[in-house]
Amino acid sequence: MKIVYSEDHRLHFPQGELYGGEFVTPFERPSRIEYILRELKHRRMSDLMPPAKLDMKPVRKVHDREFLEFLETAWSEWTAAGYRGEVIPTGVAARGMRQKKPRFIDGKVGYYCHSMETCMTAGTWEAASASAAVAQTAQKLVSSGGRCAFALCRPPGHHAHHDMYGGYCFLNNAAIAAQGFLDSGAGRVAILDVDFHHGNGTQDIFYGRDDVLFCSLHGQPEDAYPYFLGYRDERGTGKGEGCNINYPMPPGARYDVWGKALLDALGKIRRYKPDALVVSLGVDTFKDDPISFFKLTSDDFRTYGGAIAKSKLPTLFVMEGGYAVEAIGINTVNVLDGFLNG
Ligand code: Q9C
Ligand code: ZN
Repeated sequence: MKIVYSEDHRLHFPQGELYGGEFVTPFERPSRIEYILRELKHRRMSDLMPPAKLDMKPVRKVHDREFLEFLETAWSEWTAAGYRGEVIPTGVAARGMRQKKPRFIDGKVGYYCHSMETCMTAGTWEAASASAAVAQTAQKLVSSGGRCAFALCRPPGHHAHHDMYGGYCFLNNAAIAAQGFLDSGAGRVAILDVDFHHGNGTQDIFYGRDDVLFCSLHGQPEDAYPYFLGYRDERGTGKGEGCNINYPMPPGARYDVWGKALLDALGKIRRYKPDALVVSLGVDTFKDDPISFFKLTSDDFRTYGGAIAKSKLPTLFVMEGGYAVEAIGINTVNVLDGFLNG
């Protein structure tokens, strides 16, 4: 399996994440990628390549132009304002308030941020755009006839909306890849999001469209981040009606429950007849994940990799979450191994 990777991910490493009222070392940290690389090497999967330069055309189709400008300039505007910490919002555009972009950077951050745990720092834009380039390069490998590829993205992407960042995500790598497949000639693309958290950003981007089917398996919003999206009755709108399918599941869910949802989603994907499949691959469904509540074992990851392979679709794996760093390599590579070897 071809693996696309950029070491520029290291440029994004905020000092803190707001968690339970404390500033803690971010769960989403550079060592996550190092653990995955180590396990790939260990299992002789070392067909690594760097990304090509990011083509902004598909990026502009899934993200708002002013939002992209904001991400690119936020750090310099923040420091120019005299702020000495990392970029984090104070006031946000909440219920009943005007949805108008302020001029001052502190206001703009509140306008474009949907989750306050996620800090931006000096290298965030460079790392986020490199991560998108990783997804795009891997997509092109599959578009030009490859069976599969793995985009080792960091920072992750599936919580990034058309014009909002948060949940450790800035650019929606999976959405950029899906748009890339369409722009490279695919008629329809399916996205299967197996990260523990609902892929609210991806849902937002494609909610009114019928050329992308989005299926997400996740912790139910009553109990789990992102809390305000991911219910079963969110089915898409307009011509996108029926092209958004959510599988919210309760705390403690094991593979007997989770695997049934996966088979249902794979059935829906088969009937949609897509030309390509993007898997938003988060391994935070693992039983020991520090911020999640599903109970998948390392063997379950191999099992579901095999189930995804049965779809026989050109498949792009895009790395999302997973915070049990000691096991993140094993679990991630188990999915890929299950896909390749049943
Ligand atoms: N107590 C991804 O997995 N904070 N993002 C949750 C839980 C945000 C996760 C707090 C979690 C974001 C890509
Ligand atoms: Zn997640």
